[in-house]
Amino acid sequence: MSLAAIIYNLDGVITDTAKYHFESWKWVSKQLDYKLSEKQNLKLKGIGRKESLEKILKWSGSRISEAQKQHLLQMKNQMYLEFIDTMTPSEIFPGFKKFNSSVKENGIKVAIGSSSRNAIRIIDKLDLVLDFHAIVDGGMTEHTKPEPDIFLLAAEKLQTPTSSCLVIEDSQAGLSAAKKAGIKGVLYGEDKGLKGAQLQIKNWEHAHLDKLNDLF
Ligand code: GL1
Repeated sequence: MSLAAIIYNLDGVITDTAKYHFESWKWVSKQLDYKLSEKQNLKLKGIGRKESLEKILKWSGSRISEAQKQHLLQMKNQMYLEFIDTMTPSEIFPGFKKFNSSVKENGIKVAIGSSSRNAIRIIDKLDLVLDFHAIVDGGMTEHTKPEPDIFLLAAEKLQTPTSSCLVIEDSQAGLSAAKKAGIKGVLYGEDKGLKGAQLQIKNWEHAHLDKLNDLF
């Protein structure tokens, strides 16, 4: 068995959109007279939009109608898109493009697997559309992370068995989704204490393809 495909998460792995999501979820929480903490925000990482709102409603003890939920989700996304629309390729994490090019030069396929329904829009803003063989976002599957659907669809689009794929993730929801999909997971970033990662890459400038190959 050898490494044949890498599936990257987007938010927090290729660019720091997490800070924009946090600002938008804080605004939503404020509408519910609730203050969302940074620690709670970590628990939202990788989770889809609707599912994230449900968690905030539970934490805040709020009960609102379906119409109010839809309104809040729409407002959250509107606010988020205002941040996103200012993004440029300068917001790609340093070293990512170089690393991804070397992966492709070695004949390994690459995809994005994100719970975000805005993934394609962000990839486009970052001018990265042509850098991947497939993109799977939160609008393409029934369930988002921590369920395995997104990664299973990405592997299918890459026509690669899950046993030859590798997922690179910054969140617990993402690592759990990879595990459920039967795919090895690598943690990206400085986080400690996440479960299920076979290796950690602190940043792209310190990433080595050899180390990823050694996992197979
Ligand atoms: C959704 C959530 C975000 C984040 C992403 C996954 O994005 O709203 O908070 O968890 O999924 O990284 P979006 O709203 O863009 O579909």
